[in-house]
Amino acid sequence: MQYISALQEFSGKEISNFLEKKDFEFTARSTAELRGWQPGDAKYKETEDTLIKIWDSLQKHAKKDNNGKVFLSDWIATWEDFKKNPTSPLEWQSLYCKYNFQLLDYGGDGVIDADEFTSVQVSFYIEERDAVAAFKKTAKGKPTISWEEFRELWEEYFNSDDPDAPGNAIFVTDSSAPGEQGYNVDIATLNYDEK
Ligand SMILES: [Ca+2]
Repeated sequence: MQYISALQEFSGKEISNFLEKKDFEFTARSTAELRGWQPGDAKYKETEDTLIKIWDSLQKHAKKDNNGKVFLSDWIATWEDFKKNPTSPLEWQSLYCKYNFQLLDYGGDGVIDADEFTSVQVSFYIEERDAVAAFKKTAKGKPTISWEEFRELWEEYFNSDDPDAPGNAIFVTDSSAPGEQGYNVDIATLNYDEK
């Protein structure tokens, strides 16, 4: 279930069945920490603005008054819509794609290399060997991934059911974590967390 791995990017290691604004604020803070930005730095502000824009657009699309929460079912529904119409991503999906590219392009030179990919994944608690293997797969043997290539991989990640598709290695899963390998998380068993 690729949508759940993407959602976990916002809610940390815990699987939660809803998202709220503070998850995006938390992601902005942890991204800044990862990149060594201080509050007040332009990059910090830019990242925070992007994440809040993603949240606002996502919440607007979910169209349900759920006390400031977007539930997993709505999150999945928006990706199912994307799957039906992959050439027309929603605004928040495009922003989210760009945010992920910028996160992985650690040095900011416009391409993602193996060291950048691996170090960012490791900072999200992924085993280094899994990250290295995932980069080889996503980059298709090349030394870097460009923005154009990343956009194609992104579309493939959300729209291809083929586990061997290169795009399906963008969000690396932790091979040592029970229940996550093969994306076999059962949505029905997800519980509310205590946030
Ligand atoms: Ca780079």
